[in-house]
Amino acid sequence: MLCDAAAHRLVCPLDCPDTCSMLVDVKDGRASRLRGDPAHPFTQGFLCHKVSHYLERVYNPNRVLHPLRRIGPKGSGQFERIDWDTALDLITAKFREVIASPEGPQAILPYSYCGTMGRIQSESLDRRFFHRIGASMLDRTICATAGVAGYSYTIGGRIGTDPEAIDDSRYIINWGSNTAVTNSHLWVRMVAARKRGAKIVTIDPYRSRTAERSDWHLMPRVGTDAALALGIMHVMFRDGLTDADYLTRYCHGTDALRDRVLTQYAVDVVAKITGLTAVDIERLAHEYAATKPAVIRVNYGLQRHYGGGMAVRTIACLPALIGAWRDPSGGILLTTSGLFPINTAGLQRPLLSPPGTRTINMSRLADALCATGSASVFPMNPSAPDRQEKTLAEPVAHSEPPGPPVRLLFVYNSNPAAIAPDSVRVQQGLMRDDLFTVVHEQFLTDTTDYADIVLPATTQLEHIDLHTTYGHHYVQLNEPAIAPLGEARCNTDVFRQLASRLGLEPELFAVTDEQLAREALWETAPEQPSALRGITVDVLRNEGPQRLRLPRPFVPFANGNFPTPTGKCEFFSTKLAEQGEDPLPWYVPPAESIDSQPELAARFPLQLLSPPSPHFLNSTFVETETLRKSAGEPTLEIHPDDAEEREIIDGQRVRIRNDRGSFHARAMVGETVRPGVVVAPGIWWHKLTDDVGNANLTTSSRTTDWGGGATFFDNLVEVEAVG
Ligand SMILES: Nc1nc2c(c(=O)[nH]1)N[C@H]1C(S)=C(S)[C@@H](COP(=O)(O)OP(=O)(O)OC[C@H]3O[C@@H](n4cnc5c(=O)[nH]c(N)nc54)[C@H](O)[C@@H]3O)O[C@H]1N2
Ligand SMILES: Nc1nc2c(c(=O)[nH]1)N[C@H]1C(S)=C(S)[C@@H](COP(=O)(O)OP(=O)(O)OC[C@H]3O[C@@H](n4cnc5c(=O)[nH]c(N)nc54)[C@H](O)[C@@H]3O)O[C@H]1N2
Ligand SMILES: [Mo]
Repeated sequence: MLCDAAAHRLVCPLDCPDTCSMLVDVKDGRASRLRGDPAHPFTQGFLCHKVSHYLERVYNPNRVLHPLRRIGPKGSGQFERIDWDTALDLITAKFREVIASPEGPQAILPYSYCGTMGRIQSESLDRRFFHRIGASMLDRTICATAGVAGYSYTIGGRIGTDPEAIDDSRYIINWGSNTAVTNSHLWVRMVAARKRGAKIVTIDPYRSRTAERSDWHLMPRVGTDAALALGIMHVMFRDGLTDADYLTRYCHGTDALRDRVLTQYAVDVVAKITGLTAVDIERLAHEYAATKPAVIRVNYGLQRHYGGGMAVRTIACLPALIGAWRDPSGGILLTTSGLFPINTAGLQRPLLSPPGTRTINMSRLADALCATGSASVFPMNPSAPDRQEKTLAEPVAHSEPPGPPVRLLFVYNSNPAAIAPDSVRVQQGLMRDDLFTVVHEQFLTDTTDYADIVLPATTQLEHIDLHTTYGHHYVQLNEPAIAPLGEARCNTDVFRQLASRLGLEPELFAVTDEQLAREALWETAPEQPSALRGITVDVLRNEGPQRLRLPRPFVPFANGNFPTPTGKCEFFSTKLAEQGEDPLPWYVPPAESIDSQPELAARFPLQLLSPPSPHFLNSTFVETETLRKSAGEPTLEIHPDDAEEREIIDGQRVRIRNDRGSFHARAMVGETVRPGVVVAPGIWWHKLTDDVGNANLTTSSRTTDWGGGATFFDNLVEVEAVG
């Protein structure tokens, strides 16, 4: 666009499916006027409220701009400024010491997630470095692995409906998805579809912003979605609503599934489990089966329960039953991430990791840090087909030897003291005197408070990166618009420096970020994969976002071709059968519920959900005053019946507690939640709440049925008024 000829093109780095293209003006080395890039076909020039404040993050006076060394007790956040050489020397000495100790390199644990989603700053040289030194590996399960595992048993891979086709859908179900908040550019398309006659349905125990704006909101009991999906199937088979031709040609295990749902999941049984009326279940099944094209947006909120993998696996069966995959605007969308054939193994070099290296589940950081070295606290779930939402190449199949306690924790792109479950024990672990903690950060977060060394990190305006996404079909390049502020360095630079100090191979580490981006796109290989053909750093630089070279319209499973062992949609899962598990879908109840743990539920009768706040991105932006102000203060939404029973009135301060811990919030009494459910939105920084901290003081480090996922929303609590 001519008027923007002087603007720099950036990519929003945050962990959100939308991955927006952005423009920023730069004058005399300073950035101003950040806005959406209208040239991006999916994000179309509008930025969310949060990210439009990204420059406040970049120029925030509280940014970390120099390396720091701890001078006070752990947890106190007292530091002195040091220079980079001193910081890197101290860290290198510690690496050498731990590697040479009897405990060896596996006493080193990297801890990172998606502070940036860029493929270079998020998961390239860092992985190479930790693989090369033989550190423990991290299973990145905090967000999506349960759903991805469940989805993959049914569909075979992380592929679903093209989000751009949803404008033409006629029946849209947001299933455990707060789309209007967490995927706002898809919501725009849903609203466009509604203008053309589509109906929007939301299935959520909470009246989220999405539920509020939907045509129909169903409020099931928490963690009962698989039962609901099985009930819908019952109605479909019973009433002949299925697509018999699609089932015969492209589905595996139809007879067994029919038999199971007809005998075990009658509507009255399902009504009892889900707390929905039989009338609503029947109506949902009939409307969904009859209105074409029908699409389901299933998201990650729904899989943060013990049975989360099974819930997604079961829901993912529904489109095939009605042949919804025949239409580009039908089907189901969990993620688009499986469509990007990036050279992840080339970037990360998993084979550098010595065979037998243990893997530690990031959702169980509390256990890992509080452990004394027993193997039993690091169970692997060998059944998960994909260990990670964002990439395929994380090494798997390493055995699980008894491992040493973690002695050196290296945190980047993550704020585990705030975001990991069971904060009380995470903090206890971080307090250990015999643990050396390095945190590479943009801000002094809850986690840096426990660091021995803090390193200053660049923001997205200050480094190069290559972006794929989990919410559309475009590849994008982010180029630096300004010089790094202060002494900030990007993630790859830190690992380059450490590798050089440790004397590691220059051919592995003395590579530029641009070279890494070219390697990621297979530019240096004899041939690029067809979906990436012609997409190079130069093309991205000169021409902007590039759509994957996929057939249009995108109808991946119109004629079967599912990437499963049978090539069909697997109601009967070949892999589960091989693993000796029940090969058919069934209802796996939550771990903490009145049905599974009546004694616990008698003491802690309320199910707490702590979904993200519209004003923050996980715990990012809590530091930005404008957004913290718009978020207000921590709140707890509670049903009037539950409030009355506890003599809690609207606006009163309450304590939310269980055996793991407690936190405070202001009660909002209303019918925004089902009775028995309470909702505390937002991952606040513990230290920026008025009281003791955020909801993760109560969450558990138990993991999901498949994929080793976190179970943030499978959490029983009691609530009482304070003061
Ligand atoms: N504004 C904003 N956007 C974000 C984020 C953010 O922090 N802020 N985070 C990003 C990240 S990392 C992720 S993973 C995605 C998450 O995106 P979503 O999955 O859409 O987000 P959540 O709000 O965690 O969960 C969606 C809904 O699931 C509901 N839910 C909880 N338990 C159940 C259940 O048992 N059954 C059903 N049917 N529903 C249930 C919750 O009440 C919630 O309204 O969003 C991304 N986008
Ligand atoms: N109770 C509860 N807990 C949850 C969730 C929930 O819904 N409820 N959601 C979970 C989910 S879905 C997720 S994905 C996780 C998210 O957890 P995290 O991935 O830890 O996400 P953030 O809280 O955004 O923290 C990212 C940090 O990375 C830093 N950062 C950003 N860019 C860079 C960079 O280039 N280099 C370096 N070194 N640092 C950088 C940011 O400053 C920020 O502090 O939280 C999980 N925790
Ligand atoms: Mo996430």
